Amino acid sequence: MRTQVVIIGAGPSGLLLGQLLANSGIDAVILERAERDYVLGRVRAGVLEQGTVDLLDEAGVGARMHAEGLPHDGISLAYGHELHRIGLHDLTGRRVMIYGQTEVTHDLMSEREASGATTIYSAGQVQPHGFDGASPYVTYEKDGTTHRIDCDFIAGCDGFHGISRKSVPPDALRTYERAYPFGWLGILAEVPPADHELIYANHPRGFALCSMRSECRSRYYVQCPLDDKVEAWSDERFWDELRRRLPAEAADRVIAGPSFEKTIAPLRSFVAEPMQFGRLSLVGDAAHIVPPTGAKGLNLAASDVRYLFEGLREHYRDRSPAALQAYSSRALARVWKAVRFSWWMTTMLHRFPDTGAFGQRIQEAELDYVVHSRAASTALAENYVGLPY
Ligand code: FAS
Ligand code: PHB
Repeated sequence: MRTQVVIIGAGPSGLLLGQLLANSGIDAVILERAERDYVLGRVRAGVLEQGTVDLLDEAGVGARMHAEGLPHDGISLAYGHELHRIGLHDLTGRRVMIYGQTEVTHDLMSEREASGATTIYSAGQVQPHGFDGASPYVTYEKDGTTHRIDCDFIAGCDGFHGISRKSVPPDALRTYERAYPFGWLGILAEVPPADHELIYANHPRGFALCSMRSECRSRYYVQCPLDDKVEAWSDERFWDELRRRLPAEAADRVIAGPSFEKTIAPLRSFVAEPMQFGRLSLVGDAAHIVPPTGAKGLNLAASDVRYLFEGLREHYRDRSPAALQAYSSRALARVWKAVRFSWWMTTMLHRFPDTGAFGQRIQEAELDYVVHSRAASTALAENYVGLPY
């Protein structure tokens, strides 16, 4: 088989890139190691920046997002037994959209299937080859047979644990990493959310986040020890701990109910540089990971896709290599600003082993400054709604 672009991974990065390429008449095949329903079953991000919303509209998959998503004009920070609203739209003129990554993936999959473009699920042993030359290709196993796809370019959209970054010669890669000494225990429950907007809570017992997927489906998180186990958390224990970490006015509005999804995720900051090696480009989580505190992971994947799509379109339409050659530096400039913001939000809101009484006071002082200084609130707001592409 031959195609113009092989995309490794059918997560949001791969599917969004595939849709933008298809809409521009550029042929791409997506190779995904998991089954379609497994990919759809993953529960992850919930907040879309305006840039991501615009890109999904450009890809032609925004209809259900606008019909079912929740535009949000603000968030609240909770500390010292009080809630403080940050008026994102008042401060920046922009808002965010609450629409689950699962739904984004579903919409992209449906559009791709309707277009007849090729996605190969359950593709085993996917391996990129020859990307340091002009004739790259990708091999994979399926139904006991080894297949080969020759192409012009390979997009590594296969996430943090994918094969693409691992296929780059180690001496060609610089990585930067910070692991956080705690995780997030997250649940989904069919109950109305505690507030009409998200609440990020700093508390001496640990961080908590009140989010949602709709007006009747809530998404909550509490910070937990890295070695904690989901089995140690009954629903009752979760609801009690969540309420203890919220100001009374928010805790009183928490409606408990049976959780139907409960997971613990570690937190890390990670960046691989550069994001391009010859004809292989790394996209989204394949190149970088952020702690979800700043709601940036999925949104960074979207801006990577935008930059790579523009580069590929310029290559095929205008026979110009400039945008493609600029992909890594352009993407990394935005990645590092989001990595910084996500690190800052995580550091300000979580209880670290060495936080102590002094550190707690410093965090509360920083939060107090942020919510009472228009300049500081605006700085938080413009990062949260998404810096320009
Ligand atoms: P993904 O990891 O989503 O997709 C990669 C795809 O490649 C997967 O389908 C995988 O099966 C496939 N793949 C992997 N190896 C392969 C191989 N060798 N061959 C073929 N296919 C392969 N972000 C937020 O903004 N907010 C959040 O709250 C949030 N919560 C998260 C919770 C968890 C547990 C995780 C892991 C991430 C979370 N994220 C969050 C970040 C997340 O949303 C990512 O940023 C987003 O999924 C990035 O999309 P992709 O780059 O497509 O990577
Ligand atoms: C979510 O709804 O899953 C969510 C929202 C905001 C975050 C992280 C996760 O910062």
